[in-house]
Amino acid sequence: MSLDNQTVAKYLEEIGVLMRLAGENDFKAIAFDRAARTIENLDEAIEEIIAEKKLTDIKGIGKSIANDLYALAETGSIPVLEELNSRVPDGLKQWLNISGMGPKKIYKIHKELGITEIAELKQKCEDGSVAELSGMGKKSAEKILKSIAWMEQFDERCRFDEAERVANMMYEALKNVPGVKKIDVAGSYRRRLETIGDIDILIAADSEDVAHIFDVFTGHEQVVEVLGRGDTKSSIRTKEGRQVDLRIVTKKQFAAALMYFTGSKEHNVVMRQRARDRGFALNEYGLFHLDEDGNTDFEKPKSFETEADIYKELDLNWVPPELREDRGEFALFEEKEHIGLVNDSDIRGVIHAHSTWSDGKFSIEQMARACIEKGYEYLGITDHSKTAAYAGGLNIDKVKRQWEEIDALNQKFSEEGLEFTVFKGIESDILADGSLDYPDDILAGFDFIIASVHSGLELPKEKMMMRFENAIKNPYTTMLGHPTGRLLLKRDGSALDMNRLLELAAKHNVVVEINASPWRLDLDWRFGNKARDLELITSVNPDAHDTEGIDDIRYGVYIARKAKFGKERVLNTLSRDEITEWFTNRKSTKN
Ligand code: DGT
Ligand code: CA
Ligand code: CA
Ligand code: ZN
Repeated sequence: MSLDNQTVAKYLEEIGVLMRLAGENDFKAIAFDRAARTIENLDEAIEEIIAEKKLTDIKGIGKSIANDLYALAETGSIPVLEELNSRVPDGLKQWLNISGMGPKKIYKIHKELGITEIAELKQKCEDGSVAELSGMGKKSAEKILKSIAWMEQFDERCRFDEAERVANMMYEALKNVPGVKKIDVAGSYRRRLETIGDIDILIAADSEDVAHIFDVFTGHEQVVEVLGRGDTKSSIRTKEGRQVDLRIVTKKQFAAALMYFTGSKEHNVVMRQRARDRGFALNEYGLFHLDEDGNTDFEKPKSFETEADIYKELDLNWVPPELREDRGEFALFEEKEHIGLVNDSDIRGVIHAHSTWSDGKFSIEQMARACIEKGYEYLGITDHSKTAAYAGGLNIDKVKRQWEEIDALNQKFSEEGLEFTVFKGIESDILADGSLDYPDDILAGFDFIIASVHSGLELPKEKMMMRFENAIKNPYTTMLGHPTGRLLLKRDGSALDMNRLLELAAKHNVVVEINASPWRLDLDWRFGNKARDLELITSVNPDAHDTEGIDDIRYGVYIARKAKFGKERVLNTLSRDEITEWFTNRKSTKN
Protein backbone atom coordinates (compact mmCIF):
# COMPACT_ATOMS: atom_id res chain seq x y z
CA MET A 1 0.00 0.00 0.00
CA SER A 2 1.06 3.58 -0.55
CA LEU A 3 1.45 5.67 2.59
CA ASP A 4 1.71 9.41 2.22
CA ASN A 5 2.41 11.67 5.16
CA GLN A 6 -1.19 12.85 5.46
CA THR A 7 -2.51 9.30 5.58
CA VAL A 8 -0.04 8.23 8.24
CA ALA A 9 -0.85 11.34 10.29
CA LYS A 10 -4.55 10.49 10.07
CA TYR A 11 -3.93 7.00 11.46
CA LEU A 12 -1.99 8.43 14.39
CA GLU A 13 -4.62 11.08 15.03
CA GLU A 14 -7.30 8.42 15.10
CA ILE A 15 -5.33 6.45 17.69
CA GLY A 16 -5.08 9.58 19.85
CA VAL A 17 -8.84 10.15 19.66
CA LEU A 18 -9.70 6.53 20.39
CA MET A 19 -7.29 6.46 23.35
CA ARG A 20 -9.12 9.38 24.90
CA LEU A 21 -12.46 7.74 24.17
CA ALA A 22 -11.11 4.67 25.95
CA GLY A 23 -10.15 6.81 28.93
CA GLU A 24 -6.44 6.15 28.68
CA ASN A 25 -3.75 8.39 30.04
CA ASP A 26 -3.66 11.67 28.13
CA PHE A 27 0.15 11.55 27.89
CA LYS A 28 -0.03 8.59 25.57
CA ALA A 29 -2.67 10.25 23.42
CA ILE A 30 -0.66 13.46 23.23
CA ALA A 31 2.36 11.51 21.98
CA PHE A 32 0.27 10.29 19.04
CA ASP A 33 -1.08 13.79 18.31
CA ARG A 34 2.41 15.18 18.32
CA ALA A 35 3.77 12.43 16.08
CA ALA A 36 0.88 13.07 13.68
CA ARG A 37 1.70 16.81 13.50
CA THR A 38 5.39 16.08 13.01
CA ILE A 39 4.84 13.66 10.16
CA GLU A 40 2.33 15.91 8.48
CA ASN A 41 4.83 18.76 8.44
CA LEU A 42 7.77 16.65 7.35
CA ASP A 43 9.46 17.57 4.09
CA GLU A 44 10.56 14.02 3.32
CA ALA A 45 8.21 11.23 2.30
CA ILE A 46 7.41 9.16 5.37
CA GLU A 47 7.20 6.06 3.20
CA GLU A 48 10.92 6.24 2.49
CA ILE A 49 11.81 6.78 6.12
CA ILE A 50 9.74 3.77 7.01
CA ALA A 51 11.42 1.71 4.30
CA GLU A 52 14.83 2.69 5.66
CA LYS A 53 13.64 1.90 9.18
CA LYS A 54 14.80 5.33 10.33
CA LEU A 55 11.63 6.57 12.02
CA THR A 56 13.19 6.95 15.46
CA ASP A 57 15.64 9.48 13.99
CA ILE A 58 12.70 11.88 13.78
CA LYS A 59 12.32 14.02 16.85
CA GLY A 60 9.09 13.21 18.64
CA ILE A 61 8.78 9.66 17.32
CA GLY A 62 9.62 7.02 19.86
CA LYS A 63 10.25 3.34 19.46
CA SER A 64 6.68 2.31 20.12
CA ILE A 65 5.08 4.60 17.54
CA ALA A 66 7.84 3.66 15.09
CA ASN A 67 6.93 -0.01 15.50
CA ASP A 68 3.26 0.82 14.99
CA LEU A 69 4.09 2.44 11.66
CA TYR A 70 6.40 -0.38 10.54
CA ALA A 71 3.48 -2.71 11.20
CA LEU A 72 1.22 -0.44 9.20
CA ALA A 73 3.57 -0.51 6.23
CA GLU A 74 3.98 -4.28 6.42
CA THR A 75 0.46 -5.45 7.20
CA GLY A 76 -1.77 -2.52 6.34
CA SER A 77 -3.01 -2.21 9.90
CA ILE A 78 -1.83 -1.10 13.33
CA PRO A 79 -2.46 -3.58 16.16
CA VAL A 80 -3.10 -0.89 18.78
CA LEU A 81 -5.60 0.81 16.48
CA GLU A 82 -7.42 -2.46 15.84
CA GLU A 83 -7.49 -3.16 19.55
CA LEU A 84 -8.82 0.31 20.41
CA ASN A 85 -11.39 0.10 17.65
CA SER A 86 -12.82 -3.09 19.07
CA ARG A 87 -12.64 -1.84 22.66
CA VAL A 88 -14.36 1.53 22.15
CA PRO A 89 -18.13 1.07 21.69
CA ASP A 90 -19.34 2.06 18.20
CA GLY A 91 -22.10 4.14 19.78
CA LEU A 92 -19.54 6.28 21.54
CA LYS A 93 -17.62 6.97 18.32
CA GLN A 94 -20.82 8.49 16.94
CA TRP A 95 -20.71 11.11 19.67
CA LEU A 96 -17.73 12.67 17.92
CA ASN A 97 -20.18 13.89 15.29
CA ILE A 98 -21.91 16.03 17.88
CA SER A 99 -20.58 19.54 17.48
CA GLY A 100 -18.59 20.67 20.51
CA MET A 101 -18.03 17.17 21.90
CA GLY A 102 -14.38 16.24 22.21
CA PRO A 103 -13.18 12.74 23.13
CA LYS A 104 -12.28 13.64 26.72
CA LYS A 105 -15.71 15.06 27.48
CA ILE A 106 -17.33 12.09 25.79
CA TYR A 107 -15.38 9.64 27.91
CA LYS A 108 -16.22 11.48 31.10
CA ILE A 109 -19.98 11.42 30.44
CA HIS A 110 -19.82 7.84 29.21
CA LYS A 111 -17.97 6.68 32.30
CA GLU A 112 -19.94 8.57 34.90
CA LEU A 113 -23.36 7.78 33.47
CA GLY A 114 -22.58 4.39 31.98
CA ILE A 115 -24.12 5.17 28.59
CA THR A 116 -22.87 4.59 25.05
CA GLU A 117 -25.66 5.59 22.64
CA ILE A 118 -26.63 9.06 21.45
CA ALA A 119 -30.26 8.36 22.36
CA GLU A 120 -29.16 7.69 25.94
CA LEU A 121 -27.10 10.86 26.01
CA LYS A 122 -30.11 12.81 24.85
CA GLN A 123 -32.23 11.36 27.62
CA LYS A 124 -29.58 12.06 30.28
CA CYS A 125 -29.34 15.66 29.08
CA GLU A 126 -33.10 16.01 29.33
CA ASP A 127 -33.48 14.47 32.78
CA GLY A 128 -30.75 16.66 34.27
CA SER A 129 -28.14 13.94 34.87
CA VAL A 130 -25.58 15.52 32.56
CA ALA A 131 -26.02 18.94 34.13
CA GLU A 132 -25.17 17.47 37.54
CA LEU A 133 -21.78 16.13 36.47
CA SER A 134 -18.81 18.10 37.75
CA GLY A 135 -17.63 20.67 35.24
CA MET A 136 -20.87 20.50 33.26
CA GLY A 137 -24.04 22.33 34.24
CA LYS A 138 -27.38 23.22 32.72
CA LYS A 139 -25.90 25.33 29.95
CA SER A 140 -23.60 22.54 28.74
CA ALA A 141 -26.44 20.01 28.75
CA GLU A 142 -28.61 22.38 26.73
CA LYS A 143 -25.80 22.95 24.29
CA ILE A 144 -25.34 19.23 23.78
CA LEU A 145 -29.07 18.79 23.15
CA LYS A 146 -29.03 21.57 20.61
CA SER A 147 -26.05 20.04 18.82
CA ILE A 148 -27.73 16.63 18.73
CA ALA A 149 -30.87 18.21 17.29
CA TRP A 150 -28.73 19.83 14.63
CA MET A 151 -27.01 16.59 13.86
CA GLU A 152 -30.29 14.74 13.51
CA GLN A 153 -31.86 17.43 11.42
CA PHE A 154 -29.04 17.29 8.94
CA ASP A 155 -28.16 13.65 9.12
CA GLU A 156 -29.74 13.17 5.74
CA ARG A 157 -27.60 15.81 4.08
CA CYS A 158 -23.86 16.22 3.74
CA ARG A 159 -21.39 18.91 2.72
CA PHE A 160 -20.57 19.32 -0.95
CA ASP A 161 -17.01 18.02 -0.55
CA GLU A 162 -18.27 14.82 1.08
CA ALA A 163 -20.77 14.28 -1.74
CA GLU A 164 -18.04 15.00 -4.25
CA ARG A 165 -15.93 12.10 -3.02
CA VAL A 166 -18.84 9.68 -3.37
CA ALA A 167 -19.95 11.12 -6.71
CA ASN A 168 -16.45 10.84 -8.17
CA MET A 169 -16.03 7.32 -6.88
CA MET A 170 -19.28 6.12 -8.48
CA TYR A 171 -18.69 8.07 -11.67
CA GLU A 172 -15.27 6.49 -12.07
CA ALA A 173 -16.64 3.02 -11.30
CA LEU A 174 -19.42 3.31 -13.88
CA LYS A 175 -18.07 5.36 -16.75
CA ASN A 176 -16.19 2.55 -18.45
CA VAL A 177 -18.70 -0.22 -17.88
CA PRO A 178 -19.58 -1.75 -21.27
CA GLY A 179 -22.81 -0.30 -22.60
CA VAL A 180 -22.52 3.09 -20.86
CA LYS A 181 -22.92 5.61 -23.68
CA LYS A 182 -23.26 8.74 -21.61
CA ILE A 183 -22.94 9.47 -17.93
CA ASP A 184 -23.36 12.57 -15.80
CA VAL A 185 -24.01 13.46 -12.20
CA ALA A 186 -27.25 15.47 -11.94
CA GLY A 187 -29.28 16.78 -8.97
CA SER A 188 -28.14 19.30 -6.39
CA TYR A 189 -24.56 18.11 -6.93
CA ARG A 190 -24.58 19.40 -10.51
CA ARG A 191 -26.15 22.62 -9.26
CA ARG A 192 -23.25 22.99 -6.77
CA LEU A 193 -25.51 23.40 -3.78
CA GLU A 194 -23.52 23.77 -0.56
CA THR A 195 -25.15 20.69 0.99
CA ILE A 196 -26.36 17.59 -0.78
CA GLY A 197 -29.20 15.22 0.06
CA ASP A 198 -28.63 12.31 -2.28
CA ILE A 199 -26.46 11.95 -5.34
CA ASP A 200 -28.22 11.47 -8.67
CA ILE A 201 -26.35 9.74 -11.47
CA LEU A 202 -27.73 9.46 -14.97
CA ILE A 203 -26.60 7.01 -17.64
CA ALA A 204 -27.61 6.52 -21.25
CA ALA A 205 -27.58 2.86 -22.33
CA ASP A 206 -29.48 0.32 -24.45
CA SER A 207 -32.03 -1.81 -22.61
CA GLU A 208 -29.95 -4.99 -22.92
CA ASP A 209 -27.13 -3.37 -20.95
CA VAL A 210 -29.22 -2.03 -18.07
CA ALA A 211 -29.15 -5.11 -15.84
CA HIS A 212 -25.40 -5.44 -16.07
CA ILE A 213 -24.81 -1.75 -15.27
CA PHE A 214 -27.08 -1.99 -12.24
CA ASP A 215 -25.17 -5.09 -11.13
CA VAL A 216 -21.91 -3.13 -11.13
CA PHE A 217 -23.59 -0.27 -9.27
CA THR A 218 -25.26 -2.29 -6.51
CA GLY A 219 -22.24 -4.58 -6.25
CA HIS A 220 -19.74 -1.77 -5.68
CA GLU A 221 -17.47 -2.47 -2.72
CA GLN A 222 -18.54 0.74 -0.98
CA VAL A 223 -22.23 -0.21 -1.06
CA VAL A 224 -23.64 -1.36 2.28
CA GLU A 225 -27.33 -1.42 1.40
CA VAL A 226 -29.41 -1.65 -1.76
CA LEU A 227 -32.40 0.59 -1.15
CA GLY A 228 -34.24 -0.39 -4.28
CA ARG A 229 -33.83 -1.72 -7.79
CA GLY A 230 -36.24 -1.37 -10.67
CA ASP A 231 -36.06 -1.35 -14.46
CA THR A 232 -34.74 2.19 -14.80
CA LYS A 233 -33.75 3.28 -11.31
CA SER A 234 -31.70 1.79 -8.53
CA SER A 235 -30.65 3.30 -5.20
CA ILE A 236 -27.91 2.35 -2.79
CA ARG A 237 -26.36 3.54 0.44
CA THR A 238 -22.58 3.81 0.75
CA LYS A 239 -20.39 3.10 3.75
CA GLU A 240 -20.39 6.82 4.58
CA GLY A 241 -24.18 6.70 4.74
CA ARG A 242 -24.73 8.53 1.45
CA GLN A 243 -27.60 7.62 -0.83
CA VAL A 244 -26.92 7.40 -4.54
CA ASP A 245 -29.68 7.09 -7.16
CA LEU A 246 -28.77 5.74 -10.56
CA ARG A 247 -31.20 6.20 -13.43
CA ILE A 248 -30.66 4.65 -16.83
CA VAL A 249 -32.39 6.09 -19.88
CA THR A 250 -31.99 5.73 -23.63
CA LYS A 251 -29.52 7.90 -25.47
CA LYS A 252 -32.39 9.81 -27.03
CA GLN A 253 -33.89 10.65 -23.65
CA PHE A 254 -30.59 11.61 -22.05
CA ALA A 255 -30.64 15.40 -22.50
CA ALA A 256 -34.22 15.77 -21.25
CA ALA A 257 -33.57 13.44 -18.34
CA LEU A 258 -30.37 15.26 -17.45
CA MET A 259 -32.22 18.54 -17.40
CA TYR A 260 -35.10 17.09 -15.39
CA PHE A 261 -32.94 15.38 -12.78
CA THR A 262 -30.61 18.35 -12.47
CA GLY A 263 -33.54 20.36 -11.21
CA SER A 264 -34.12 22.31 -9.20
CA LYS A 265 -37.77 21.43 -8.84
CA GLU A 266 -38.50 25.16 -8.89
CA HIS A 267 -36.55 25.61 -12.12
CA ASN A 268 -38.35 22.62 -13.66
CA VAL A 269 -41.77 24.01 -12.79
CA VAL A 270 -41.07 27.19 -14.75
CA MET A 271 -39.60 25.23 -17.66
CA ARG A 272 -42.67 23.02 -17.85
CA GLN A 273 -44.92 26.06 -17.90
CA ARG A 274 -42.85 27.67 -20.65
CA ALA A 275 -43.25 24.44 -22.62
CA ARG A 276 -47.05 24.41 -22.21
CA ASP A 277 -47.24 28.06 -23.22
CA ARG A 278 -45.61 27.05 -26.48
CA GLY A 279 -47.79 24.00 -27.11
CA PHE A 280 -45.33 21.42 -25.77
CA ALA A 281 -45.07 19.04 -22.86
CA LEU A 282 -41.71 18.76 -21.14
CA ASN A 283 -40.87 15.81 -18.92
CA GLU A 284 -37.95 13.55 -18.10
CA TYR A 285 -38.41 11.65 -21.38
CA GLY A 286 -38.32 14.60 -23.70
CA LEU A 287 -40.22 17.42 -25.29
CA PHE A 288 -43.54 16.45 -26.97
CA HIS A 289 -46.33 18.20 -28.80
CA LEU A 290 -49.61 18.54 -26.95
CA ASP A 291 -52.69 16.94 -28.50
CA GLU A 292 -55.92 18.90 -28.94
CA ASP A 293 -57.02 18.00 -25.39
CA GLY A 294 -53.83 19.49 -24.02
CA ASN A 295 -52.33 16.09 -23.19
CA THR A 296 -48.82 14.95 -23.95
CA ASP A 297 -48.72 13.31 -27.37
CA PHE A 298 -45.95 10.77 -26.92
CA GLU A 299 -46.31 9.88 -30.63
CA LYS A 300 -45.12 13.34 -31.55
CA PRO A 301 -41.74 14.00 -29.94
CA LYS A 302 -39.79 17.12 -30.76
CA SER A 303 -36.25 16.21 -31.64
CA PHE A 304 -33.22 17.63 -29.83
CA GLU A 305 -29.70 16.55 -29.07
CA THR A 306 -28.60 18.58 -26.10
CA GLU A 307 -29.93 20.52 -23.13
CA ALA A 308 -29.19 23.68 -25.09
CA ASP A 309 -31.55 22.54 -27.86
CA ILE A 310 -34.37 22.16 -25.34
CA TYR A 311 -33.71 25.60 -23.87
CA LYS A 312 -33.70 27.02 -27.41
CA GLU A 313 -37.15 25.54 -28.10
CA LEU A 314 -38.39 27.39 -25.02
CA ASP A 315 -36.81 30.68 -26.14
CA LEU A 316 -33.95 30.55 -23.72
CA ASN A 317 -30.21 30.25 -23.95
CA TRP A 318 -28.59 27.38 -22.09
CA VAL A 319 -28.66 28.07 -18.36
CA PRO A 320 -25.58 26.90 -16.43
CA PRO A 321 -26.67 24.26 -13.89
CA GLU A 322 -25.48 26.37 -10.92
CA LEU A 323 -28.10 28.97 -11.74
CA ARG A 324 -31.11 26.67 -12.06
CA GLU A 325 -32.85 27.77 -8.88
CA ASP A 326 -35.61 30.03 -10.26
CA ARG A 327 -33.84 33.09 -8.96
CA GLY A 328 -33.88 35.34 -11.96
CA GLU A 329 -32.11 33.05 -14.43
CA PHE A 330 -35.02 33.04 -16.90
CA ALA A 331 -35.04 36.80 -17.41
CA LEU A 332 -31.26 36.80 -17.80
CA PHE A 333 -31.05 33.95 -20.29
CA GLU A 334 -33.93 35.11 -22.44
CA GLU A 335 -31.63 37.97 -23.31
CA LYS A 336 -28.08 36.77 -22.92
CA GLU A 337 -26.12 33.83 -24.21
CA HIS A 338 -23.97 33.88 -21.12
CA ILE A 339 -23.39 36.21 -18.19
CA GLY A 340 -19.64 35.81 -17.88
CA LEU A 341 -19.42 33.82 -14.66
CA VAL A 342 -16.04 33.66 -12.95
CA ASN A 343 -13.93 30.54 -13.62
CA ASP A 344 -11.29 28.65 -11.66
CA SER A 345 -8.66 29.81 -14.12
CA ASP A 346 -9.55 33.48 -13.49
CA ILE A 347 -8.27 33.29 -9.91
CA ARG A 348 -4.75 34.78 -9.81
CA GLY A 349 -3.92 34.85 -6.12
CA VAL A 350 -4.68 33.46 -2.70
CA ILE A 351 -6.17 35.68 -0.02
CA HIS A 352 -6.98 34.56 3.52
CA ALA A 353 -4.52 31.94 4.70
CA HIS A 354 -3.09 31.09 8.10
CA SER A 355 0.48 30.12 8.96
CA THR A 356 2.25 28.66 11.99
CA TRP A 357 2.32 32.22 13.33
CA SER A 358 -1.26 31.51 14.47
CA ASP A 359 -3.22 28.30 13.90
CA GLY A 360 -1.92 27.25 10.48
CA LYS A 361 0.15 24.12 9.96
CA PHE A 362 2.80 25.52 7.62
CA SER A 363 5.21 28.44 7.59
CA ILE A 364 4.53 31.50 5.44
CA GLU A 365 7.29 30.38 3.08
CA GLN A 366 5.80 26.89 2.74
CA MET A 367 2.36 28.35 2.08
CA ALA A 368 3.82 30.79 -0.44
CA ARG A 369 5.77 28.10 -2.28
CA ALA A 370 2.65 25.96 -2.43
CA CYS A 371 0.84 28.92 -4.02
CA ILE A 372 3.65 29.36 -6.53
CA GLU A 373 3.51 25.68 -7.41
CA LYS A 374 -0.22 25.93 -8.00
CA GLY A 375 0.38 28.85 -10.37
CA TYR A 376 -0.80 31.73 -8.21
CA GLU A 377 0.85 35.17 -8.27
CA TYR A 378 0.40 36.27 -4.67
CA LEU A 379 -0.54 35.22 -1.16
CA GLY A 380 -2.33 37.47 1.30
CA ILE A 381 -1.38 35.94 4.62
CA THR A 382 -3.92 36.58 7.36
CA ASP A 383 -3.16 35.08 10.73
CA HIS A 384 -5.47 35.63 13.66
CA SER A 385 -5.39 38.84 15.68
CA LYS A 386 -4.53 39.10 19.35
CA THR A 387 -7.96 38.56 20.88
CA ALA A 388 -8.20 35.15 19.23
CA ALA A 389 -5.81 33.75 21.82
CA TYR A 390 -7.24 30.23 21.44
CA ALA A 391 -6.06 30.31 17.82
CA GLY A 392 -2.64 31.74 18.59
CA GLY A 393 -3.61 35.31 17.70
CA LEU A 394 -0.67 37.70 17.17
CA ASN A 395 0.23 40.37 19.69
CA ILE A 396 1.70 43.61 18.38
CA ASP A 397 5.25 42.44 18.83
CA LYS A 398 4.59 39.33 16.79
CA VAL A 399 2.83 41.34 14.10
CA LYS A 400 5.97 43.42 13.67
CA ARG A 401 8.20 40.39 13.56
CA GLN A 402 5.89 38.77 11.01
CA TRP A 403 6.17 41.87 8.82
CA GLU A 404 9.95 41.55 8.93
CA GLU A 405 9.68 37.92 7.92
CA ILE A 406 7.38 38.82 5.01
CA ASP A 407 9.70 41.61 3.82
CA ALA A 408 12.65 39.22 3.90
CA LEU A 409 10.66 36.57 2.08
CA ASN A 410 9.60 38.94 -0.69
CA GLN A 411 13.22 39.99 -1.03
CA LYS A 412 14.25 36.34 -1.33
CA PHE A 413 11.59 35.60 -3.94
CA SER A 414 12.66 38.54 -6.02
CA GLU A 415 16.31 37.44 -5.81
CA GLU A 416 15.23 34.01 -6.99
CA GLY A 417 13.57 35.71 -9.94
CA LEU A 418 10.11 34.68 -8.78
CA GLU A 419 7.34 37.11 -9.63
CA PHE A 420 5.41 36.49 -6.46
CA THR A 421 4.33 38.71 -3.57
CA VAL A 422 3.30 37.90 -0.04
CA PHE A 423 0.95 40.60 1.21
CA LYS A 424 0.74 41.54 4.86
CA GLY A 425 -2.77 40.84 6.01
CA ILE A 426 -4.48 39.99 9.23
CA GLU A 427 -7.76 38.35 10.10
CA SER A 428 -8.77 40.83 12.74
CA ASP A 429 -11.45 39.85 15.18
CA ILE A 430 -14.44 42.15 15.21
CA LEU A 431 -14.66 42.84 18.92
CA ALA A 432 -17.89 43.06 20.92
CA ASP A 433 -18.31 46.76 20.11
CA GLY A 434 -17.36 46.35 16.47
CA SER A 435 -13.86 47.77 16.73
CA LEU A 436 -10.84 46.04 15.23
CA ASP A 437 -8.22 44.30 17.29
CA TYR A 438 -5.21 46.71 17.12
CA PRO A 439 -4.56 50.43 17.49
CA ASP A 440 -4.67 52.48 14.29
CA ASP A 441 -0.91 52.79 13.87
CA ILE A 442 -0.65 49.00 13.66
CA LEU A 443 -3.73 48.62 11.47
CA ALA A 444 -2.15 51.14 9.09
CA GLY A 445 0.85 48.87 8.60
CA PHE A 446 -1.05 46.02 6.93
CA ASP A 447 -1.58 45.82 3.17
CA PHE A 448 -5.15 44.71 3.82
CA ILE A 449 -7.38 43.61 6.66
CA ILE A 450 -10.05 40.95 6.85
CA ALA A 451 -12.49 41.66 9.66
CA SER A 452 -14.26 38.58 11.03
CA VAL A 453 -16.43 37.68 13.99
CA HIS A 454 -15.10 34.74 15.99
CA SER A 455 -16.80 35.23 19.33
CA GLY A 456 -20.20 36.36 20.45
CA LEU A 457 -21.68 34.91 17.27
CA GLU A 458 -24.97 34.34 19.01
CA LEU A 459 -25.66 37.93 20.00
CA PRO A 460 -29.04 39.34 18.99
CA LYS A 461 -29.41 40.64 15.46
CA GLU A 462 -29.31 44.34 16.37
CA LYS A 463 -26.12 43.88 18.34
CA MET A 464 -24.51 41.87 15.52
CA MET A 465 -25.50 44.49 12.97
CA MET A 466 -24.03 47.22 15.16
CA ARG A 467 -20.74 45.31 15.31
CA PHE A 468 -20.66 44.79 11.56
CA GLU A 469 -21.64 48.36 10.84
CA ASN A 470 -18.77 49.66 12.96
CA ALA A 471 -16.35 47.22 11.37
CA ILE A 472 -17.48 48.18 7.87
CA LYS A 473 -17.17 51.88 8.61
CA ASN A 474 -13.67 51.39 9.99
CA PRO A 475 -11.41 52.80 7.26
CA TYR A 476 -8.89 50.00 7.80
CA THR A 477 -11.34 47.21 7.00
CA THR A 478 -10.65 45.90 3.49
CA MET A 479 -13.03 42.97 3.56
CA LEU A 480 -15.36 40.97 5.75
CA GLY A 481 -14.54 37.33 6.48
CA HIS A 482 -17.19 34.56 6.61
CA PRO A 483 -20.03 36.99 7.43
CA THR A 484 -22.46 34.63 9.16
CA GLY A 485 -19.87 32.40 10.83
CA ARG A 486 -21.96 29.34 9.99
CA LEU A 487 -20.50 25.84 9.91
CA LEU A 488 -22.61 23.89 7.46
CA LEU A 489 -24.78 21.19 9.05
CA LYS A 490 -23.08 21.92 12.37
CA ARG A 491 -23.68 25.42 13.54
CA ASP A 492 -26.16 28.07 12.54
CA GLY A 493 -24.83 31.42 11.37
CA SER A 494 -25.28 34.65 13.30
CA ALA A 495 -28.61 36.43 13.08
CA LEU A 496 -27.95 39.16 10.51
CA ASP A 497 -29.84 41.43 8.19
CA MET A 498 -27.71 40.32 5.27
CA ASN A 499 -29.30 42.67 2.75
CA ARG A 500 -28.50 45.63 4.94
CA LEU A 501 -25.01 44.30 5.62
CA LEU A 502 -24.30 44.05 1.90
CA GLU A 503 -25.66 47.56 1.33
CA LEU A 504 -23.31 48.92 3.98
CA ALA A 505 -20.37 46.99 2.57
CA ALA A 506 -21.02 48.24 -0.96
CA LYS A 507 -21.44 51.81 0.25
CA HIS A 508 -18.15 51.79 2.15
CA ASN A 509 -16.21 49.98 -0.53
CA VAL A 510 -15.69 46.90 1.63
CA VAL A 511 -15.23 43.54 -0.08
CA VAL A 512 -17.29 40.61 1.27
CA GLU A 513 -15.42 37.34 0.96
CA ILE A 514 -16.84 34.07 -0.20
CA ASN A 515 -15.15 31.82 2.29
CA ALA A 516 -14.36 28.78 0.15
CA SER A 517 -13.96 26.26 2.93
CA PRO A 518 -16.59 23.58 2.23
CA TRP A 519 -17.59 23.94 5.89
CA ARG A 520 -18.54 27.57 5.41
CA LEU A 521 -19.29 28.74 1.83
CA ASP A 522 -20.22 32.03 3.41
CA LEU A 523 -21.33 34.59 1.86
CA ASP A 524 -24.36 32.49 1.01
CA TRP A 525 -25.04 32.38 -2.75
CA ARG A 526 -28.71 33.20 -2.06
CA PHE A 527 -27.65 36.84 -1.66
CA GLY A 528 -26.07 36.82 -5.11
CA ASN A 529 -28.83 38.85 -6.75
CA LYS A 530 -28.61 41.50 -4.05
CA ALA A 531 -24.83 41.61 -4.40
CA ARG A 532 -25.20 41.94 -8.17
CA ASP A 533 -27.61 44.85 -7.84
CA LEU A 534 -25.17 46.57 -5.49
CA GLU A 535 -22.18 45.79 -7.75
CA LEU A 536 -20.57 44.37 -4.63
CA ILE A 537 -17.04 42.98 -4.91
CA THR A 538 -16.19 39.60 -3.43
CA SER A 539 -12.97 37.67 -3.04
CA VAL A 540 -12.88 33.88 -3.25
CA ASN A 541 -10.83 32.99 -0.19
CA PRO A 542 -9.71 29.52 0.88
CA ASP A 543 -9.17 30.37 4.57
CA ALA A 544 -6.38 27.80 4.23
CA HIS A 545 -4.82 26.41 7.37
CA ASP A 546 -2.50 24.13 5.40
CA THR A 547 -1.22 23.85 1.83
CA GLU A 548 -3.97 21.43 0.87
CA GLY A 549 -6.58 23.93 2.04
CA ILE A 550 -5.58 26.27 -0.78
CA ASP A 551 -7.39 23.95 -3.19
CA ASP A 552 -10.69 24.73 -1.48
CA ILE A 553 -10.75 27.81 -3.73
CA ARG A 554 -12.61 25.76 -6.33
CA TYR A 555 -15.56 25.24 -3.95
CA GLY A 556 -15.66 29.00 -3.51
CA VAL A 557 -15.62 29.48 -7.28
CA TYR A 558 -18.64 27.17 -7.57
CA ILE A 559 -20.48 29.33 -5.04
CA ALA A 560 -19.34 32.58 -6.64
CA ARG A 561 -20.78 31.32 -9.93
CA LYS A 562 -23.97 30.25 -8.21
CA ALA A 563 -24.16 33.77 -6.76
CA LYS A 564 -23.74 35.16 -10.32
CA PHE A 565 -20.36 36.80 -9.78
CA GLY A 566 -18.42 37.62 -12.93
CA LYS A 567 -14.66 37.92 -12.93
CA GLU A 568 -14.89 41.72 -12.76
CA ARG A 569 -16.46 41.52 -9.30
CA VAL A 570 -13.94 39.07 -7.81
CA LEU A 571 -10.95 40.80 -6.23
CA ASN A 572 -8.48 37.96 -6.49
CA THR A 573 -8.87 37.72 -10.24
CA LEU A 574 -6.62 40.80 -10.30
CA SER A 575 -3.01 40.22 -11.30
CA ARG A 576 -0.20 40.79 -8.82
CA ASP A 577 0.45 44.31 -10.13
CA GLU A 578 -3.22 45.18 -10.26
CA ILE A 579 -3.94 44.08 -6.72
CA THR A 580 -0.83 45.82 -5.39
CA GLU A 581 -2.22 49.00 -6.86
CA TRP A 582 -5.72 48.19 -5.60
CA PHE A 583 -4.49 47.74 -2.03
CA THR A 584 -2.47 50.96 -2.22
CA ASN A 585 -5.42 52.95 -3.54
CA ARG A 586 -7.76 51.42 -1.01
CA LYS A 587 -5.46 52.52 1.78
CA SER A 588 -4.99 56.04 0.51
CA THR A 589 -8.71 56.67 -0.03
CA LYS A 590 -9.72 55.82 3.53
CA ASN A 591 -13.34 56.72 3.55
P1 DGT B 1 -31.07 17.01 -2.74
O1 DGT B 1 -30.89 15.60 -3.19
O2 DGT B 1 -32.08 17.15 -1.65
O3 DGT B 1 -29.80 17.69 -2.40
O4 DGT B 1 -31.69 17.87 -3.96
P2 DGT B 1 -31.96 17.46 -5.47
O5 DGT B 1 -32.27 18.70 -6.19
O6 DGT B 1 -30.85 16.62 -5.99
O7 DGT B 1 -33.31 16.64 -5.37
P3 DGT B 1 -33.70 15.12 -5.68
O8 DGT B 1 -32.55 14.20 -5.53
O9 DGT B 1 -34.90 14.84 -4.85
O10 DGT B 1 -34.19 15.14 -7.18
C1 DGT B 1 -33.29 15.40 -8.23
C2 DGT B 1 -33.95 16.29 -9.24
O11 DGT B 1 -35.05 15.62 -9.87
C3 DGT B 1 -34.57 17.54 -8.66
O12 DGT B 1 -33.63 18.58 -8.51
C4 DGT B 1 -35.60 17.86 -9.69
C5 DGT B 1 -36.05 16.53 -10.16
N1 DGT B 1 -37.28 16.14 -9.45
C6 DGT B 1 -37.38 15.19 -8.54
N2 DGT B 1 -38.65 15.11 -8.10
C7 DGT B 1 -39.35 16.04 -8.74
C8 DGT B 1 -40.71 16.47 -8.73
O13 DGT B 1 -41.56 15.96 -8.00
N3 DGT B 1 -41.05 17.49 -9.55
C9 DGT B 1 -40.16 18.09 -10.36
N4 DGT B 1 -40.54 19.09 -11.13
N5 DGT B 1 -38.89 17.73 -10.41
C10 DGT B 1 -38.48 16.72 -9.62
CA1 CA C 1 -30.24 14.64 -5.11
CA1 CA D 1 -32.47 11.72 -5.73
ZN1 ZN E 1 -12.02 33.19 10.54
